[in-house]
Amino acid sequence: MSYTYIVQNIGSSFAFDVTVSESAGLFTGTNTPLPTPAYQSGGTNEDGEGDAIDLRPGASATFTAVYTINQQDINSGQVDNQAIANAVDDNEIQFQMFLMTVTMATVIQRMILPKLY
Ligand SMILES: [Ca+2]
Repeated sequence: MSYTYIVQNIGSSFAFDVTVSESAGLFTGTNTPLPTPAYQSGGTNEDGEGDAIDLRPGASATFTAVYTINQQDINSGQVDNQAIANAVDDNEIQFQMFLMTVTMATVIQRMILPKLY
């Protein structure tokens, strides 16, 4: 089962050092490990630090992860998942956004930045 996460900055300010993470409390799959979102493409290096990707207003980046469904997941009929996008704003304040719930399938999760403190 492959997840694609699209993180889009629909705000008017930059989002720096964008990462996507999964939380066991927001994931109903029973197999381990949790999906580990990895950066794939998109975004730019706006802070000049060459670290995690940055998003200009309107820009988006793609992350992907893989999770192996087990028999217990199949029996329950679905795997629900919310992922978390982490970023830093112009004032270096950390903020997070939650991705939409998805079910067992190849899915695209579209995340809307910013801004939920
Ligand atoms: Ca950066």
